[in-house]
Amino acid sequence: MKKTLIIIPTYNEIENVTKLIPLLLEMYPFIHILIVDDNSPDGTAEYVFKLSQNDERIKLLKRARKLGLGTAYVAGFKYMLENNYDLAFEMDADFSHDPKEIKNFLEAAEENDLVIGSRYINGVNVINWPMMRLLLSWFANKYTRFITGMPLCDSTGGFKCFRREVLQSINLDKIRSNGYAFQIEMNFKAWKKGFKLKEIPIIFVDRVQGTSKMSKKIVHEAIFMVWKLRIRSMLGILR
Ligand SMILES: Nc1nc2c(ncn2[C@@H]2O[C@H](COP(=O)(O)OP(=O)(O)OP(=O)(O)O)[C@@H](O)[C@H]2O)c(=O)[nH]1
Ligand SMILES: [Mg+2]
Repeated sequence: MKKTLIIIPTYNEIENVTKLIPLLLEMYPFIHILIVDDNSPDGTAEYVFKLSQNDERIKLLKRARKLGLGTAYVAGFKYMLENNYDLAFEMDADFSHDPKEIKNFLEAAEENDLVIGSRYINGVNVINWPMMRLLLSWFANKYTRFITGMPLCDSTGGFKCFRREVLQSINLDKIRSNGYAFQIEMNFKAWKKGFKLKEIPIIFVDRVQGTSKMSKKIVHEAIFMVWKLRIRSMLGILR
């Protein structure tokens, strides 16, 4: 059995983590969960801390303030490496990512280094997003594929499973991006290093509880990041 860590960054997700953590552990008793919380005012970290006192499968990394999704994952990846896990998942707390699909990732991870949940591999599998947001995400993915040449239908999604070797080989201190760009950057670096990437279809459901943290800044960051990655890679200075 592979030692597996599900990394879930949180900012004000109390309504969601109270349901998600017990559900995950019931469905997959062998996994560990790491919550990376940025001092959420709603008490997410306090709740997780209490749970972690009684269940060694639950881990908490609490940071001083809201520092962004990308750096939360980098902290989670470092924890994963230090604690000798074989696999690390990226997963959102807000039930946009269906826990039922984890078993498909685990299966695909037997043969692949990075398994990516894809919303656009079999048509469009997004539920309840406003049309504008869907269009933005869909075009962002076409654009990314066109500029970087990376053979992915969905390079901005955040439901993924990394084999330890992938995270070990990427210089995590050089990851600077935070939003969608973070997802693109990790995929691109893994792909350029020759790891086997595999997209599997997922159904993405918009959050029902809690508030969105999506912003224009996140979109702008991604627009420039794809060029940066392409140019660095062409110059041979991608690290
Ligand atoms: N630790 C930490 N977690 C974050 C931060 N920003 C977002 N998150 C978490 O990352 C996950 C994904 O963020 P979301 O806000 O759901 O992003 P999204 O799915 O693009 O947009 P919405 O679902 O509309 O909000 C959620 O579990 C958030 O709580 C952050 O700055 N720090
Ligand atoms: Mg979300």
